[in-house]
Amino acid sequence: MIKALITGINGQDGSYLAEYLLQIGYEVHGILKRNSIAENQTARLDEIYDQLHLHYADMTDISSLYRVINKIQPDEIYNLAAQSHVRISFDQPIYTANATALSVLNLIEAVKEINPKIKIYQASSSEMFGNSIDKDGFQRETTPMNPVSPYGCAKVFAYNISRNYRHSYNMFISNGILFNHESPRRGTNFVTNKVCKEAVKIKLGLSKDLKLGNLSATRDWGHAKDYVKVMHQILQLDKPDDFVCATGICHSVQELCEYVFWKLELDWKDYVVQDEKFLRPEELHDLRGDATKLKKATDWKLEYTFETMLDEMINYWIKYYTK
Ligand code: NAP
Ligand code: G4F
Repeated sequence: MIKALITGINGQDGSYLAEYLLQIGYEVHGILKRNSIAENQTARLDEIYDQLHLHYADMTDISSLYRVINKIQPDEIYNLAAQSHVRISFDQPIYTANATALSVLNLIEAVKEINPKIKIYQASSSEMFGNSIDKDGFQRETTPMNPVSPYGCAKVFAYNISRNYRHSYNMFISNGILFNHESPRRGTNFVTNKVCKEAVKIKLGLSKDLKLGNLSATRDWGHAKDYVKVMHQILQLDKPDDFVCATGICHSVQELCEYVFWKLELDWKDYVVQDEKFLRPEELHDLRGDATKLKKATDWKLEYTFETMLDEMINYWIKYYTK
């Protein structure tokens, strides 16, 4: 049985990836960091909890990572753990640098010492590009990286140190540069799930309005279930490399609101209000990825569209509030 270790296993992507790897016959391990309330922490893993091997460790504590990796001796590590919220990274920049940047060095140093042959997937992000866009309107592997948030800066460090260890020590470390991906399991302080949840509450008379920040930013939104398959495919290639993963289609936050409220037979203009609290000190305006390199290297295909993904999220919240 191939053994995988997933950091961030209880997050959105970690939970879908764990399900996928179990389905294809892996032995799946994951780390959990200590939280004061243990019950909610594994909510996204409820259905597969008994099939998993969970260990306490924290990405900021190299001794805990060393202990777990040495004990498990995994074949593959999927490094998904991070402080992943861009707006919050402005409030907690130093924690973000520790949990999202230095943590990656902790992990790959531990792997280098234990067994440098372990394959590592690093969860890199389109946020690394900042406001750089190629002339044709897309971002791709060769687009310059000019991050505009502490989170983006941390991810650039993680991306570069992963490449540096790949080249210096001949380690199999690949970066998936993933554009935004969502699902009903997305944290509700990210814009897609916030809009779906709050619009459903408005429809059901449980809320009166929806406070948002910048409505004109555009994102290339895919479904997390489609994207975790790429993480696995990238580690099955002959050589480590870096790949953009994106749909190539972008929508503005306003278009997102228009669709979700329209689906619920409401007019978004009657309910959406702007609140400065949700603006960022520096905004990343437009993201649209070109996944040509990934599509040439793998047989990756998208099952969800922007609309079917949002339909699933809207239905999740309708069920949640009417059960
Ligand atoms: P998420 O839902 O926020 O999950 C993050 C995970 O990291 C959680 O399981 C969290 O555990 C864990 N974690 C945070 N700090 C930790 C620490 N110090 N030690 C151990 N675990 C820690 O994020 P996601 O959406 O699944 O994203 C997965 C990865 O892909 C992240 O690295 C993210 O930055 C990156 N990424 C995401 C997207 C996207 O659109 N979703 C796009 C590009 C890249 P707790 O919940 O217990 O804190
Ligand atoms: O949903 P968001 O918070 O996602 P963001 O900042 O693009 O980051 C996500 O995607 C990255 C990949 O590009 C990941 F690396 C990262 O970990 C994370 O998963 O915001 C999307 C857009 C932004 O332009 C934001 O300013 O929505 C805008 N927005 C407008 N009102 C809002 C809100 N974002 C949030 N979270 N909350 C609002 O009220």
